Amino acid sequence: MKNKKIDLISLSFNILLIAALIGGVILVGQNQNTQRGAYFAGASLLIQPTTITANAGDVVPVQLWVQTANSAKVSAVDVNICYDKYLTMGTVDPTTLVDLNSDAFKGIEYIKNDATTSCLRLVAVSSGISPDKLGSGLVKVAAIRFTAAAAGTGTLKVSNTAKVSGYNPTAGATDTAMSVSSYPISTYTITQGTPTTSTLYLKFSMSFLGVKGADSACADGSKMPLSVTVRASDGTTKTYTNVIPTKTTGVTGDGLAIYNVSLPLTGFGYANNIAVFVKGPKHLQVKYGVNGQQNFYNKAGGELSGLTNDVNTTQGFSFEKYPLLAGDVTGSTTGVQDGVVDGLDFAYIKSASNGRATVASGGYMLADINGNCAMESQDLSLMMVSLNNKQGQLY
Ligand SMILES: [Ca+2]
Ligand SMILES: [Ca+2]
Repeated sequence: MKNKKIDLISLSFNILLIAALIGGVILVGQNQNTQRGAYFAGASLLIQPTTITANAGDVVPVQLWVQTANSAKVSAVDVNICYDKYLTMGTVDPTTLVDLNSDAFKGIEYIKNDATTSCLRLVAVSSGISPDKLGSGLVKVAAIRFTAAAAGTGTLKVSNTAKVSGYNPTAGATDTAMSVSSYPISTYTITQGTPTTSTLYLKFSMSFLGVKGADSACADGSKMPLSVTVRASDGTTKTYTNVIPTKTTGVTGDGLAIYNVSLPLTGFGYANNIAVFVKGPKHLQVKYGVNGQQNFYNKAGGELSGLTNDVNTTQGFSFEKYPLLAGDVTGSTTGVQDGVVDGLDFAYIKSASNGRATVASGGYMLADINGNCAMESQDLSLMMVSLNNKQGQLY
């Protein structure tokens, strides 16, 4: 069975190759004047499959092949594969996502996944393999496991900087470079997948700027009702209000109290690649798109995945290292948040902090930003931090 499958793959490759080689002949013809003698043989690169459909969150396996002309033996392949924004390799060591064909290649000489440009540079070499054992003709280089990140249509491209070298059988020859005649492109479509009808659980830990574990007797969870909005990569959103976080005894490295949220996402149904927007009663809305987030999430969509309908085993997320900024205590209607920290909030908190009011433990004052049951200059200082950000994140 296995051989039959390989034969079918080879057959389809041969059809591709005929097209690629015709292209190669034309290119060689064009390049002869300037490139004469530079290459001892020709080669083309192939990506399989050429069209891919997957659901967000799926692993997307892709194979890179090289085909050498005239049975030339391949000894090294240097490619930069750019995979577009709907696929990801995550933040793991990319070598764990690349299975090199060890029959033909001895090892990976260089590998780097550039998450900013969404490109994977891979240099596979066969140093140490004797020439008679080198692969020739159609040779698999590696299988690479991408993950479908978000719904959309994109391309996987081998950049035209790709290089292939091999063993030149001509006695005394020093040329090892092969001319690469094609830089393949695969197209792929990622779909969001059908949302589940069962209720998924969203669990995360979080903190509020200025609210210290040691001194926040007026900032129990009941005083911190949240608005939590979840957004799927197809744009579906749902907002849950009056979500009460649970204040834990844990603190962040900066001493901020850590709060836990466990929220049944009734009527949402998307388990992967979601973004979460959290807004507090006197806080600007913050977007969380990645587990362990420590600063502004400056991307479209979200990468939070692994939600299940089991409250105990659903993936939990750590957001406490990027606290909610406080200070939006009022808008033009006194005491009603308007999503902006500005002069109105400054005037309100300044006036309250001048009053030096205090309340008993467990009490509440709107302008008591750090939740220590007392109005003081620190409440104003915390609000000033938010002035730099000014506005909540909306998308
Ligand atoms: Ca405001
Ligand atoms: Ca205070």
